[in-house]
Amino acid sequence: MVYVEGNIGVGKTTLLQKLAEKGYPVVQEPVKLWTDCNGVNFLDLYSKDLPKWAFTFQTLALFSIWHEQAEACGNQPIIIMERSVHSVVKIFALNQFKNGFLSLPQYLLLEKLSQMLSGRFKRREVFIYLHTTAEEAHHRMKLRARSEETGLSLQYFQQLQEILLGWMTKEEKLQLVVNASQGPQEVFRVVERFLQVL
Ligand code: DCP
Repeated sequence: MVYVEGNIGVGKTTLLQKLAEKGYPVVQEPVKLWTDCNGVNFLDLYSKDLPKWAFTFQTLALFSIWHEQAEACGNQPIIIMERSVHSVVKIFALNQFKNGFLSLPQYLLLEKLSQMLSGRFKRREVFIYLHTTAEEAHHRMKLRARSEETGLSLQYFQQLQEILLGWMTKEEKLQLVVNASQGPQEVFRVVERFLQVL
């Protein structure tokens, strides 16, 4: 499993689209499901009221990412995924816990569920981290103007960035850090070179 991580808006989706065009087996994040789950837009509810919806949304993110991964696994020797069950907990839920939007029992439950779900995959795991400054990621998010994200502040991006940088220094499975301020084509080239020798 190759997991592509990074702040919101750094270009993970674009990278995975390019890899898919080249024939790599990729699993995109199930954002569509998050915006229409039996007619409910959970991403919107959550972005507008983090304290109320953080636990619901992170539970949805966790199970839907895991489900996509399980569906795709089959006999593929390598799968490239946008995010992972790990980042749901170690990045997003941790940030929400620090902000008081998740209680400790809720955070610990998500952590336990994530461990149970990821334990089902007996595959080698590798992380790729796409890095920009929080300011640049926030700027890109504004340019793409996803309606659900209009309320996300620069401070929120800075908090995620701080957690991502802390995670980077500890994560033994992190194998590639890419400067995602470069154009998407250059990011793609760096990642493709890495995948060829993986
Ligand atoms: N999100 C979240 N918690 C998660 C996963 C995602 O709050 N566990 C939110 C953050 C964004 C939206 O879902 O508002 C999509 O986030 P991603 O950063 O995963 O995907 P992007 O499409 O923003 O990535 P990129 O622009 O890099 O392609």
